[in-house]
Amino acid sequence: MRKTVLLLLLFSIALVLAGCAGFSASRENDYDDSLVVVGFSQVGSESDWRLANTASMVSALSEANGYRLLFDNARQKQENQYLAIRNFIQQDVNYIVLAPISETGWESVFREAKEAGIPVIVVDRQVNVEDESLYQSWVGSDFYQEGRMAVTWMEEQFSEEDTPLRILHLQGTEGATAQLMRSRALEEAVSRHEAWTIEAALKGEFTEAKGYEVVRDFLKTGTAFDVLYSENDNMTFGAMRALDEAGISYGREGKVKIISFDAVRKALQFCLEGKINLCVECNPLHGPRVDRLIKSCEAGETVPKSSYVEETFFTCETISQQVIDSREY
Ligand code: GYE
Repeated sequence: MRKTVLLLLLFSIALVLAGCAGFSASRENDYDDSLVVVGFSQVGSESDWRLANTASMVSALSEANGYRLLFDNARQKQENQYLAIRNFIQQDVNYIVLAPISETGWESVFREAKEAGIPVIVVDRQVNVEDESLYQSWVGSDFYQEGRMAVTWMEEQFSEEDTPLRILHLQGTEGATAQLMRSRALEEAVSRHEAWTIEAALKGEFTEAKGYEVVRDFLKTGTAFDVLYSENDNMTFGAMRALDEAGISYGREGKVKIISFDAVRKALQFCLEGKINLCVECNPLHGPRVDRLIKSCEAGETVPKSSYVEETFFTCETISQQVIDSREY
C-alpha cells in the first residue's frame, strides 16, 4: 500500500516537474488518440484583423499538423466565451485556447478548467487574473507600445508645442487590452502636451458599422478636429465613409490626419493612396505561435508565461505597393 502511495507521489512530482505536460497526460475522450484536441474560443468576426487571426489559427491547428480543432465564435459576447469554455471542459479537450474579449471575469471558468486538468493558453488580448497559475501562457501584441508608436508619430508631425491639436478618439471594445493600452498611450500624451485636446472619445466596438455610426453622429455636432485616432482599421473605414458623406477631407492632403491600428491590407492600400496617414501594425498571425506553445507543452517543456510579438508602423510617405504585396494579411 505504502509503495503504491509512494509511486503515485513520485508520478505526480514528475508531472509537475514536466511543466505544462502534466496537464495533458493522456485523456479519455472520443477523439483519435494521435490528435491533440484544442477548443478555441474566438472573440468574433468583428474586423479584418480578426478574420486573419482566425485563418491563422485554423490553418496552424489543422489535422495535418496533428490537431483536432473545436472552434467557437463568441460573437463579441463574453457570456458566449464562458459557455464555449465550459463546453470544451465537458468534451474533455486537451487544451483550451482563449482569445478573451475583455481582461476581467475569467477566474471562475479558468479555475474550472484547471480543476479538470486542462491547460489554458491565452492569445491576443490579455487576462487579468490574480492567480496566474490559472493559465499556462499568453502570446500577443504589446498594445501600449503600438499606442506609443502612434503618439511618437504625432509628436513628430505636430511639433509646435503651442499649436492646438484637436483629436477625435475612436475607441475599440471597452475593457479589451487593445482598447485599454492604445487609449492609455494617447491619454498620457494628451496630458503631456498642453495644446492637445481630445474632443470626444467615441465607442466604436472595433466594427466598421459602429465606427461609421458614432462618427456620423459626432460630425452632426459640427465640432472640428485635426486628428482621428482610431483604434482599429475597420472603425477607420466606417469613419472615412462618415467623413466622405460630411464632405470633410482627410489624409495626406486633407484637413483631418488619420491614425489607424492593425495595418490590414485594405488599410495599407488606403495609406498608399494617401487617405490614411499612419498605420500601426498589429500582427494577427498567432496560429504558428500557439502551435509551438502546445508542442512545447506536449514535449514537457516549460513555456514562457508571456511573449510579445514584434511590430512596426507604416506612413503614407514611406509605404509602397511592394511592401503591401509582401504581407500575409
Ligand atoms: O486591433 C481589432 C480586433 O484584439 C488586437 O481586436 C485585437 C483587436 C484588433 O477586433 O481589429
